[in-house]
Amino acid sequence: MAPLSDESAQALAESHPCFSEAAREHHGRIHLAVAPQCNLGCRYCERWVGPASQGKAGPGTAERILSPREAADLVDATESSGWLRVVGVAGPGEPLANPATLESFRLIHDSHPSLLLCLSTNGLELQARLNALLEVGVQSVTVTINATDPETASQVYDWAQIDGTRIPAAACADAVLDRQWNGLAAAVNAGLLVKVNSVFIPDINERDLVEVARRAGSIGAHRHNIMPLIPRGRMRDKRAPKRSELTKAQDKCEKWIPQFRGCSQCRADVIEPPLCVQGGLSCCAHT
Ligand code: CLF
Repeated sequence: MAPLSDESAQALAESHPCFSEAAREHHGRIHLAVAPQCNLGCRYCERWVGPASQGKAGPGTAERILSPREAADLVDATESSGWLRVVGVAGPGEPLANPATLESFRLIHDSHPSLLLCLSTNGLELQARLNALLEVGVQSVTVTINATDPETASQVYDWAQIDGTRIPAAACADAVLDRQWNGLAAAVNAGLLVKVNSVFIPDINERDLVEVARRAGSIGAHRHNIMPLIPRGRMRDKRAPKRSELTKAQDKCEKWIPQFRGCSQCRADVIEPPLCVQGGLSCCAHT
């Protein structure tokens, strides 16, 4: 496949609530928590599967793990609402480290071919799994890339599983970055709608962020989403960036690639109706 034309990318982005803030008005999304295993030790991550009432929230958390069949049934039930546009798998671990991810997408694409299937990944296995993703109908991919410099990467990550072997990040930071950037380029060239997510970790990767944006833009990625660090896991003593620091970074990166500024840093099992439904308002698309 060839990269999306500018017109096709624009049209797809305008219906995806994580690519277009305007799309959140009328298009909702659901995450299927089918992926508990992980292959990358992000120091800011604290995975949690259990009752939401225990105060855990955000990326890497889910109330329970669904089987592919349960996930497909949940989509069937949600789709009847009329507002569902995007079905994503974003954890709570790494989606491509779990065979259930592709199986879930396959089931859903068979029954609801018009839904936009979206994958969030750390990129380690993206290039290797790209054909399989295309076969099950995935159209949109987000790759989390936090660094361009291996020194930075070895501060962000603790370990990575490369070709089945768990390796300390200091010894494989180059390989992690190569896989992420090669996976990103392969996804763009395969005609997917592609976004890069970067966690902004003050004093660690702020200088890398602009280079991430420059490189992602030059590869042809369609959006960049800078997310403020949530201090937890092995970074629980770090601070989140101030709102002004986040805005400044987004403004600098906007020069290279359009910035998505509406991220809600959601759970791996989020169900988010569009704003017009959340607000109890009727809107032209759902009345
Ligand atoms: Fe989910 Fe991610 Fe697809 Fe969106 S989330 S897999 S691209 S459908 Fe969206 Fe959530 Fe932010 Fe992600 S608000 S954390 S950017």
